[in-house]
Amino acid sequence: MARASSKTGKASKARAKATKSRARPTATVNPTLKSMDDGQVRWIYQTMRRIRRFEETAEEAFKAAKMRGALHFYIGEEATATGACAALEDGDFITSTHRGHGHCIAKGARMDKMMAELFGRTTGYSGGKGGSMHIADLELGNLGANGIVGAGIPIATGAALGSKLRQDGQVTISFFGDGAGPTGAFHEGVNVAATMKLPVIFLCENNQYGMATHNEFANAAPISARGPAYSIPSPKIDGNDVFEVYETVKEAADRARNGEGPTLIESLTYRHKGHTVLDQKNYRTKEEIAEWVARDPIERFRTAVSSAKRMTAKEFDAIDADIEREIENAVSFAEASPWPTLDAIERDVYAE
Ligand SMILES: Cc1ncc(C[n+]2csc(CCOP(=O)(O)OP(=O)(O)O)c2C)c(N)n1
Ligand SMILES: [Mg+2]
Repeated sequence: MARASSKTGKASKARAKATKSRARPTATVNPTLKSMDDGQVRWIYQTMRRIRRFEETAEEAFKAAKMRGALHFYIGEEATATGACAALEDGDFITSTHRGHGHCIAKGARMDKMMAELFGRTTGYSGGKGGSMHIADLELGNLGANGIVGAGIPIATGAALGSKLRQDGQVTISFFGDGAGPTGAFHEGVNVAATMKLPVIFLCENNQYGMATHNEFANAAPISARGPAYSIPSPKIDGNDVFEVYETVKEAADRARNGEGPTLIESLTYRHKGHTVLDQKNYRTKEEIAEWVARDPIERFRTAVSSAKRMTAKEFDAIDADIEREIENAVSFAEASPWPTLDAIERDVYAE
């Protein structure tokens, strides 16, 4: 009996141990994070923070009447541009939108030249005459932000046709919003690319609103339901999960480089701010905004990286401090730069 009870005691201890280890599973590291080297992990954090701090600083400058025009903030959507550009090669192209700061920064744009453009100064990307919605950098493969909804889609298709003809192995991503889903440019661009098997990725940033209109009022069918109509894949992904964006775009880029044609990706995300800097946001509830702020892509990435012990708090803080310096320099550079003069008004308008 005594022996039996001691045996039972051992067994129950073993069971308790097993239950305990089931109750507290060791945190599983995201497999994509595991596959990334330290440089990639740092780059992703740095890029998302750069985008956020660039825009927060631009908002302050706008509210202090230091800059004019329209500003469309990407805050909350940083994982989509960052994960997508992380999956590209250096020679690849992107086309951007009116909400383009994130795409530009993720493709490697200089924040001082971007800030100078927002401040309307000659040292900006478009000589201070374009502003936030007209930033391009051909050397980096950024074919440009675009104030016309959907207009980047046929441009990306054209760039991909060029790559196919040159056989240079380059891939183009067209970023566009859910509000571009109903445009003719979307259907024409995707149809041509699918028919000709062009190396292009159509990346819809579904932040759920086009100005004040919910995406379901504007699009008869979800973007991700449209792939079969063009015989192409159309995955729907969590656009606030930088790892999922990276993996999906990487697969699409491999398909494109292998001559298998385009992919349409619907990346579900949310803008924390209004449509523009002046938007009153009265078409969304406080609860909805709070729910999405709680899914902040930068916080999620930081938590995943910290719990996998890939970066320490000190390392994150050091990156943050570097970015603050970079932003301060960008603002000083912009403020110290000259305004365009009147004789520049017709320059760059017509071919010379
Ligand atoms: C062809 C065209 N129609 C209308 C507008 C006015 N407009 C500017 S932004 C916007 C909403 C775009 O929504 P979406 O594509 O979802 O992008 P988001 O602003 O959500 O990033 C509209 C209708 C425009 N710029 N171009
Ligand atoms: Mg939208």
